[in-house]
Amino acid sequence: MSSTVTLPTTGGPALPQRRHLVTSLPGPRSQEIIDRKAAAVAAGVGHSVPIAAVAAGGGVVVDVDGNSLIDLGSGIAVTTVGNAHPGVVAAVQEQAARFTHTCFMISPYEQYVAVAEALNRLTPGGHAKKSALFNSGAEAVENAVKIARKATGRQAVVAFDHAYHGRTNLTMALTAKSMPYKSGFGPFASEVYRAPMSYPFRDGLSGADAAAKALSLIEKQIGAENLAAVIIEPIQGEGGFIVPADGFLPALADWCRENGVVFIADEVQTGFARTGAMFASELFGIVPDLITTAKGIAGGMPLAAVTGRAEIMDAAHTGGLGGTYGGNPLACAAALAAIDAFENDDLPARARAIGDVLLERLGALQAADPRIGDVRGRGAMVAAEFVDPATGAPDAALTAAVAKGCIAEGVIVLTCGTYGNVIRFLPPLSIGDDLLSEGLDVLAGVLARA
Ligand code: PLZ
Repeated sequence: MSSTVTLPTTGGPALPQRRHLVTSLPGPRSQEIIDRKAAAVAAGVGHSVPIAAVAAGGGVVVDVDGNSLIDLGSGIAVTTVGNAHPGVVAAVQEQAARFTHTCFMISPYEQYVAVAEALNRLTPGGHAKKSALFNSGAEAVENAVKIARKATGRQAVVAFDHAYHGRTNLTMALTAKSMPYKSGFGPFASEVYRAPMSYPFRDGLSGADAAAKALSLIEKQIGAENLAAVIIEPIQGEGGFIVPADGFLPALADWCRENGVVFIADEVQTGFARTGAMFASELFGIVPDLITTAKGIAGGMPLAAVTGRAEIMDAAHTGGLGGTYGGNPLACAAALAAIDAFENDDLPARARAIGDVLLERLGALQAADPRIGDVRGRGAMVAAEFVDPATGAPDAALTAAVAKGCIAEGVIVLTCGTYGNVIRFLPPLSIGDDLLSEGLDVLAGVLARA
C-alpha cells in the first residue's frame, strides 16, 4: 500500500512528542482499516477513537495516516510506564529470544517467581504474602473470589454500586452497569450481592455514614456468616472515578476483619503508581487481605495477579489455580522491567505531579463553568463529572460531545461513569508537561464551544 506520509517504525519516547493532525479523523488509511474491522470483527467489540494506531510512546499515539494524538487515556490505565517503554521492550525482546512459553504449571521459571516476590513486597502490609498470576483483570478477580470462598468455606460475595470487575460470567455479576457490559448476557453467577457505594458528590454522606448504610444492608440481607468476601475498587474506575468519602474503606475493612470476611481490593485500574501511591489502598490507610492487579503491571503485556495473606492464598489446593498462559514469561519479563521503572524512576511522584496539574486546571474550569459538577481523583487518575447546572442531573450528551470534540482535535480522552457523564484523565506517566497542558487547553476550548 502506498503512502504519502512517513510512518514511524518505533514507538517509545523517541517518537516526536507533538499533537499533529495531517487529516481529519479518521484519515483515509485508518478509515480503510476501520471498514475492514466492521466486516471482519464482531460488532460487540467497539472502539472509541477513530484511528488505526501504528506507534505510541511518551505522551502520544500515532496513527496509520501520520496523525499524532496526545494520549490522556493510556489504553485504559495500562501504559502507565509509557507505551513501548524502552526497558519493557528490551526485556520482552530478550525473553522472546530465550523461550516464549513452557506453561508455569509444567515447568516453572524464575521470572514468574520474581514477579510474585515483587508483588508480595510492594503491596500494602508487612504480613506474609503469596501471589498467583493470570492473564486479565477479570481472571484475577475470578480467582480472588475462588480463593476467598475456599479459605472461608462461605459463598456470598458483596460488590458495590457503580462497580466494574470485568466481562466474564462471575465478573459480569459483580459489575453494576447493565449496558453495555451485561445486557442480554445472563444468567449471571449466583451469590453476588450489591451494596451502596460512598459517592460523596451524589450521596452527600460522610464515610462513616455511607459505611454504616452498606454494612447494615450486608448484615440484614446476607449475614456475615454467609459472606466469603467484600470486593471493592478503592477508587472506582469505569464507574466514574468515584473517590469514596474518608473513613468509608477503613470501616468496611475493619468490619471484614471482625467478621472473618476476606476484604478484596480490586486495584486493576488504580494499581502501580496510577493514583500517586504504588497502590490506592495506601491512600486510604487500608491493608486488603487480597489485592487484584493487572493493566499497569506489565507496560501493556497481558498479565494479572492476585496477591494476599499467605494463609488465605494457600487455602486453594494444589492444582486448583492456574491456566495455560498465566504468568507467561514475556509478560513477566515486561512486568519486572515495568516494576523497575515504577520503583527506580519514582513514578508515584510523577503521578502526583500530573495530578496537581489536572486538579488545578480542571478545578479552574469548574469554577468558571457550572456544567462541571465535580472534579475528583488522585494522582494521574482524575475526572470531571458533567451535569445540568439547573438540576444536577447527569449530562451524558454534553460529555459525549466534549470527548468527541477533543478526539477530533487530536486529544485522546475516555469517558466513564454509570450515567456516562464523566470524562477521565489517566495519561501515561511518561507524558511531558507541555503535552499534558496542551491537551487540557484543547479540552477547555472544546468545552467553551460545546
Ligand atoms: N477490575 C477495576 O478497571 C478493566 C475495562 C474496559 P480486564 N477496566 C477496563 C472494557 O470496557 O472492557 C477492569 C477494571 C477493574 C477489573 C477489570 C477487568 O480487567 O483486564 O479487562 O479483564
